[in-house]
Amino acid sequence: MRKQKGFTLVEMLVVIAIIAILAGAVLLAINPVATMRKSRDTTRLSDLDSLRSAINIALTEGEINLVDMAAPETSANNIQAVDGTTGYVRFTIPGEGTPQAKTGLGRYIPALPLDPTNAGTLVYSFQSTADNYEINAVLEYVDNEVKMTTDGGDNDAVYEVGTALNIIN
Ligand SMILES: [Ca+2]
Ligand SMILES: [Ca+2]
Repeated sequence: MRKQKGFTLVEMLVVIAIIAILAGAVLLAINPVATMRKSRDTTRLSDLDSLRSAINIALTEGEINLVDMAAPETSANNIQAVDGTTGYVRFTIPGEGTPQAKTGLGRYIPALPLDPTNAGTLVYSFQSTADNYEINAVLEYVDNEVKMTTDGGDNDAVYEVGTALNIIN
């Protein structure tokens, strides 16, 4: 019997094949694409919640007045300023320019959040009337589709929050 040193080519190939199959199984189990989508959606849900809370408190405390917007503004312009005029969340500050002026949305949120992708349809949208507002985001993780269809809004393809969900349609 021939005495072997190390592994034969066939043994090496078998080991490599097993490793490849295991790696594929692990990758399938982790599913990096779905994990990334889920992670971005978590950011979106958190961002919209923070933004909605900030706007609601600012409205309650009379720090901002909503304006009647003709069309939605989106985060695609990358302007995060909470000045009411350059960012995608539009408003006026009561008494602006006077010593008694309110300070606006900046008291409640330091900057407007941007969608983690912020391109194409994956942007945050905002539109208001003089009395109500709506914010939209698109969720990409398949398990979150139900959130977009059960949010009470008028568009099943977006996640809608705000005080009137029929402003953006
Ligand atoms: Ca919806
Ligand atoms: Ca809507």
